[in-house]
Amino acid sequence: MLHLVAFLLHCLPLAMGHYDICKSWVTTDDGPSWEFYACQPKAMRMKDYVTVRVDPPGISCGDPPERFCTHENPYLCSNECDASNPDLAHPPKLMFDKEDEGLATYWQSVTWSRYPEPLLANITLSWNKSIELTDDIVVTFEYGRPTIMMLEKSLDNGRTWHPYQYYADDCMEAFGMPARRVRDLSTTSANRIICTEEYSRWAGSKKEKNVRLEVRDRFAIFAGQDFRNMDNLYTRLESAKGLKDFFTVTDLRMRLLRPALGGTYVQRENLYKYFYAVSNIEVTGRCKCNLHANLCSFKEGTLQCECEHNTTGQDCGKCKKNFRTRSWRAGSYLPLPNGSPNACAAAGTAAGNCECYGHSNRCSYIDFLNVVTCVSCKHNTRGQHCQHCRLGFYRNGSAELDDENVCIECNCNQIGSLHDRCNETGYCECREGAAGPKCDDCLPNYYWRQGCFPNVCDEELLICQNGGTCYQNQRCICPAGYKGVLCEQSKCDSDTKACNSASSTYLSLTTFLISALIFQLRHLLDF
Ligand SMILES: *[C@@H]1O[C@H](CO)[C@@H](O)[C@H](O)[C@H]1NC(C)=O
Ligand SMILES: *[C@@H]1O[C@H](CO)[C@@H](O)[C@H](O)[C@H]1NC(C)=O
Ligand SMILES: *[C@@H]1O[C@H](CO)[C@@H](O)[C@H](O)[C@H]1NC(C)=O
Ligand SMILES: *[C@@H]1O[C@H](CO)[C@@H](O)[C@H](O)[C@H]1NC(C)=O
Ligand SMILES: *[C@@H]1O[C@H](CO)[C@@H](O)[C@H](O)[C@H]1NC(C)=O
Ligand SMILES: [Ca+2]
Repeated sequence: MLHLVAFLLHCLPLAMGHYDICKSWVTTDDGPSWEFYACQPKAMRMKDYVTVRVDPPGISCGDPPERFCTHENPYLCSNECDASNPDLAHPPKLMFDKEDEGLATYWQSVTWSRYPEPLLANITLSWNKSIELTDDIVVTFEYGRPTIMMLEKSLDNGRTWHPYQYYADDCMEAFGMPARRVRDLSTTSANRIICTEEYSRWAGSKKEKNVRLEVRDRFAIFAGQDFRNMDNLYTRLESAKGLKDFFTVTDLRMRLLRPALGGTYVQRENLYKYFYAVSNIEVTGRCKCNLHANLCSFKEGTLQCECEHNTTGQDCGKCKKNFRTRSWRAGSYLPLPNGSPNACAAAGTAAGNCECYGHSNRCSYIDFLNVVTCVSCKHNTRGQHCQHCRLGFYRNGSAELDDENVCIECNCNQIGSLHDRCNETGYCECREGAAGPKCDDCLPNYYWRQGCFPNVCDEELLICQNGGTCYQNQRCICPAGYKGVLCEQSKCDSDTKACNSASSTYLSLTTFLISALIFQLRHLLDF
């Protein structure tokens, strides 16, 4: 088995030959110098670098110990799973171990004792590194393959997930999708998400153990069944939108949705034969290094590209410090056969000595001024060398000039500020009454209502009179019989009609008396 895997790896079309050196020392007419090429690491067995998580908690068998049987031998239930006994335990790590010949070791779930409640399990594989698949993913099931399952993938370390492939013995019934085979896909549909019935039908648990995500067949759409036309594959990987990403993952998740049924319906009287058992998950791929590295090492538990071309980062996804004269670009498989390194360049080596701090990769000569200036500065910069921040942005004090985060948006409150510019520490210029770095607060004695306005009333100086209450510093709500901004005016003074109404007179008279009392009391207490 081990030999076979090693042999397969060796023969993988994408594992050999192409793009395996990043540079070479060549002699030209001008003397010896380095020549640079697009390069990528070798394919590896990715299961050696993975971390696994099985959900939900308690889905692994053996706690408490449990008996199970097989579809071939449904009434001989002598097999036992016991998590506390190393010989009878089936923990997740057995999906990734090296097996002695002939002896399958496997993770196993609990049995379907809760039928008809579905028996669901998730197996999540994480690399904390983008991986490019170079061969089929092969999942080996003991005791029969699931009748419904689904493969999902993430490209962002598990923050978001996307379907990768659906598997069912009846795709229409399980997922409402027609059954398809990868072999029938065409060049325009090579990255289509399909549902396949090829790996879910009952064929005897010993005979058909594997469930695949067919990477080779998809490559063969471009390279031909014998992989002779690799040039076409590399060309397509560069040009077809989303094709490269289709084969790229940081995480994989198998959602096991219904176990093997032995080719019939579920037999309720013997649920001990329904469970999942996975003995191996083979994932073959290479570190994604954006064609800037031919080595990938496992350091401190994480895969890491050993970047060349003056790039850096886990995936060689940015330029090294002081090499940001041009914007970063991935290397390219094209032109064949050596590709383009698209290396990062040090200040002064590219673009005719015009430093743009990595915010522009174009310079232009302005004739009448006799200067070379950067064109289309990015990252909200401006200036001859993209050395200033655009209006409405200010300089990030903790970022170098060649940092993408060098300019921070001022974010001045549109109503509270005079304009959207700010000073070097991000302070905006406020309108009268407004305050705060972004002018989204009010000074004391001002209230916010689409801008700052002076208080009409408050609890200190502008107290509502005659028992009126101050509403949000905006106006006094006066008792009947009073008016004026601070309810300081009796309606009787000006409006005799209001006084003539008996009830209102009575009410306002009462309120007046009480307010007057309170007013006097306040004064007594204050002084
Ligand atoms: C499996 O993962 C999916 C998300 O991908 C989640 O919705 C589901 O609840 C999980 N199932 C279990 C059994 O944890
Ligand atoms: C993931 O990789 C990054 C970058 O190498 C590293 O800083 C981080 O610690 C890793 N996280 C885990 C959980 O290993
Ligand atoms: C990277 O920088 C070094 C040091 O300046 C230089 O010698 C080398 O040629 C650069 N490599 C590439 C690919 O530009
Ligand atoms: C300022 O730059 C540092 C360094 O790049 C960055 O970590 C930080 O997020 C930036 N601040 C803001 C507000 O963008
Ligand atoms: C920016 O404005 C604030 C508030 O007016 C002030 O405190 C700060 O010193 C100013 N910063 C600079 C660099 O002028
Ligand atoms: Ca195993």
